Amino acid sequence: MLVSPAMSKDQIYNESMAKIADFSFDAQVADVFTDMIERSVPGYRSIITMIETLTQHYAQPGSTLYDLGCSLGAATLSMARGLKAENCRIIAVDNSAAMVERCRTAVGRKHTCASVRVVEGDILTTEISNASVVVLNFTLQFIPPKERAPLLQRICDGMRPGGVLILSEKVVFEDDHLNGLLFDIHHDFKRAHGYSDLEISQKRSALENVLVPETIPSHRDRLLSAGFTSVDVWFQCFNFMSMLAVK
Ligand code: GEK
Repeated sequence: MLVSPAMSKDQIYNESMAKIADFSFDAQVADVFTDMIERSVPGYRSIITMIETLTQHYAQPGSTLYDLGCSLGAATLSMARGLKAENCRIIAVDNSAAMVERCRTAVGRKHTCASVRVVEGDILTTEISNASVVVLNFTLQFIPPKERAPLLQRICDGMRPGGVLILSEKVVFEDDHLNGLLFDIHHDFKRAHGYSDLEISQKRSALENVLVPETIPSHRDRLLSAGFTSVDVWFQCFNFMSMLAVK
């Protein structure tokens, strides 16, 4: 059982809906977000845990670390735990007021030694500078496709040499058979974590125009074009993966 007593259960799509609105990160979603993402994204917990190790490895003294699309701050807190370099600060950004409010509470409760600032803002206009670690943990997929290359370019330009971008995404595959298979297996994963077929299908409709996944080669090519020099997948579970892009 993944749900801890303090975590509210996601039941947003469990009743039949006449009309399904586009998915948005509102208060209703923020209240159940941890349960929702842990039961929907295979490997999410492992990626969060490893962000601590990756931060320890890549954070440079006197630099800034960014968690872009921080939601409730799971990756932010993992970065804070892994941060051993001196005089660093962490900036966590999200444009959902409901997420930011709850993230500030979560960060405040943890009494981390790291300096963490949680900002309500759009990552498309957030200034990135002097960065050694940047996290986009399942956020880029919600950014309109045409905005993705300029965003990655600004991130790369704002990073120190030797810094790393950790990019986690839901992906699709060029091979139709494999794509269908991994799509079905992901639904099996959700069923195994307690979601009904109705919940799965209504959530899929809500996400249809909001979450736009791409292939791993498209991500790799765009990161290389932005100026990252070493790019590859370090984690994959079904159609969810995480890449490292080192400047
Ligand atoms: C985690 N990283 O738990 N500017 C700022 N925030 C945005 C924008 C934007 N333009 N677009 C979307 N978001 C988190 C999980 S969730 C992924 C990230 C998911 C925010 C949005 O409000 C939401 O909180 C987050 O990106 C995506 O490690 O739900 O699958």
